[in-house]
Amino acid sequence: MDMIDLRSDTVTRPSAAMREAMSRAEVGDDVFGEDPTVNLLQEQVAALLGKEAALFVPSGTMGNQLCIKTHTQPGDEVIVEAGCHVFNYETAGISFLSGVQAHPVQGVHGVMPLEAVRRAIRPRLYYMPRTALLCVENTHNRAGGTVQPIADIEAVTGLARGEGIRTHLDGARLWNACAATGITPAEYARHFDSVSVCFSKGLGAPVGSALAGTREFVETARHFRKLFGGGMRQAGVLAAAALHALEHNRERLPEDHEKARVLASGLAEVRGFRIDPATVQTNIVIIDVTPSGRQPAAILAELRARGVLLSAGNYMGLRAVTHLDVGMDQVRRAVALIREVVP
Ligand code: TLP
Repeated sequence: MDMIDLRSDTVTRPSAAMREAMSRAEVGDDVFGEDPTVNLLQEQVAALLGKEAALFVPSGTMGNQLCIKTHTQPGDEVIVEAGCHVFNYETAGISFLSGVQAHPVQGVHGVMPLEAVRRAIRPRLYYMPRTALLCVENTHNRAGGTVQPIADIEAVTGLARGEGIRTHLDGARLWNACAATGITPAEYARHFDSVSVCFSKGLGAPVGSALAGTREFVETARHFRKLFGGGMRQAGVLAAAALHALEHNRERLPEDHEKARVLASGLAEVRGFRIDPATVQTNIVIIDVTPSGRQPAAILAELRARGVLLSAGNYMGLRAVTHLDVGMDQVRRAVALIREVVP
């Protein structure tokens, strides 16, 4: 059966043109800093994000974890939004790898209210953890691919800076935020000390992420990348895919956003579902199945039998993500098939 795979934008396969670019890549040993394609990618990413330097890493998780490791000391505290990836889907990595604890703040559509962040900042008392870092996720995955308004980013990072707290942006889908708003990656990144971005989500590369910051920050992160087992050798074949993705697959992201809108409006009439249209801003649709009275896992299994793959979202939720490898016709077909399962 021809499956319509809406589980994630990570499921895309490299196109023929991308594979061609990978096969042509000049390579060297990147642990010695000698892979010209990795070096080119790092320069391009640093320039795109308006940072001094960037580092190619195997995954978005490693990008975030390295930034948190580089910014903090064991015993520190990191303010995160309660639904964010770092807090929920990185296997408690910040505790395990950096020895820090998370201070979750409940956001609205993924956006942390300024006053709540203010309250989460610890007073400087010797018996309290030191608030060392604030993390922001843009777009916010679990909130439904929502874009952080630039005014909120300015306010919250300004507050952190004034308190001597570092700031990190999980920009796994920053490209989607840029496509939705027209704001450049550098304008978003300007507000943060460090940024991580992914090439393996909406941009369609098979592997790869990058982090960026000052040259000194990136040199320390490079040390930890080796420690975490992320030092790669002839990684230029992967960097070539990322370069191809940056060049060819950013301007088409609005198509994915349009597919998500079509999907959300097609499913809005399903009585068993609740979809908040305000959250459908990019390529993710979160579906609350509570009105159906059914368990998400049971719905997922029935959909799979009909050839539609979705993933589990929030509690009582399903998640659909549009991407490069799913066309508008498949999205419309998915709507019809889903409506057969949940009327
Ligand atoms: N997210 C994946 C899953 O892990 C949930 C997905 O399918 O969306 N930050 C954000 C905001 C992410 O959504 C993800 C991946 C990551 C970081 C981690 O990236 P990887 O999977 O490359 O480690």
